[in-house]
Amino acid sequence: MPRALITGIDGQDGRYLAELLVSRGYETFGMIRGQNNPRAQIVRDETPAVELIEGDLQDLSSLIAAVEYVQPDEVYNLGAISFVALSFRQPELTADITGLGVLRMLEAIRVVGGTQDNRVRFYQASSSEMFGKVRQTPQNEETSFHPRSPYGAAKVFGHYTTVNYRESYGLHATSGILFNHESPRRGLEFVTRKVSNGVARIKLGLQEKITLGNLEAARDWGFAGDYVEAMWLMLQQDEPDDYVIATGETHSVRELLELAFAAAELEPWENYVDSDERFMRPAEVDILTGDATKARTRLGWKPKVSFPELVRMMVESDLAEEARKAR
Ligand code: G4F
Repeated sequence: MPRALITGIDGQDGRYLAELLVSRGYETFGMIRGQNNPRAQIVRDETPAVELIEGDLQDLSSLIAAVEYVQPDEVYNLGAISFVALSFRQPELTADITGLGVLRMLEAIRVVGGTQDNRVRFYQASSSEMFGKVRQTPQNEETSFHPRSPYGAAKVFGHYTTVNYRESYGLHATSGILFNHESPRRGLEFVTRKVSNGVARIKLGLQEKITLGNLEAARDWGFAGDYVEAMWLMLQQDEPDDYVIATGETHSVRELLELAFAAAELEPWENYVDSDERFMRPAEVDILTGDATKARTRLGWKPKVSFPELVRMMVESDLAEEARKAR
């Protein structure tokens, strides 16, 4: 039975990946940080087969202990401060967890596994935020980075550290440059879920408006369930490498609003949406479009859920959930 360790198992991607690995026969371990973390219960309820262990990306000795205990074949490093807006307010914490956390995890693998015949395969959750103020469109594995937030800068550090450990120590260290990916499990702070949840609450008479920031921002949005499949495929390759994972389609926040309100038969959306400076960022990533040709040709990966299907899935899920809570 292959053994896998996931950091950030209580996040959206960790939860989908845990389900995928358990269904594929992995003995799956999830790292949970903090004392009596309430999110651990969500993972226990969804995937009881997963064994949760304590550990923190800020604490190297806890990572060494985790790798020693699990003896993993595969490590998926999904743990991070992942909310870009928060990274402007807590830049040092973001650099420590999202950036240095990658180095600590790689060190733990190197120290426990040794440099000779280290069989552990490592996946780093890199991000399209690294492209930031984009140098070319669409963005692929060769596109240079220009991060626009402390989060983006921390991810660039994590990405190059992963490449460096691959080149220096021969580790099977792979970096997945994932564009935005969403689902009903997305946190309420991210724009897609803020919109789908707001639409549901407006429809049910629980809220009057949604207040957002920059409506012109555009992203390449896919479904998180499709993207964790790509993570797994990357670690099944003989050689470690970097892969862009994206749909190749870009939509604006305005288009997101149009589709989400239409899914709940609330139109026009302009009647229900405000924009406020509070939600603007000191520097913005205006537009992202990914080119996942390499993933398609080498991994045989392609996205299955379209943007309209994704938005509808999220609105329907929030409608059901909010109606259940209101009963
Ligand atoms: O949903 P967002 O907060 O996602 P963002 O910043 O693109 O980051 C996400 O995707 C990255 C991949 O590229 C990940 F690395 C990262 O961890 C995270 O998962 O914002 C999307 C866009 C931004 O341009 C933002 O300014 O929506 C705009 N936006 C407009 N109003 C808003 C709002 N974003 C949020 N969160 N809240 C608003 O009210």
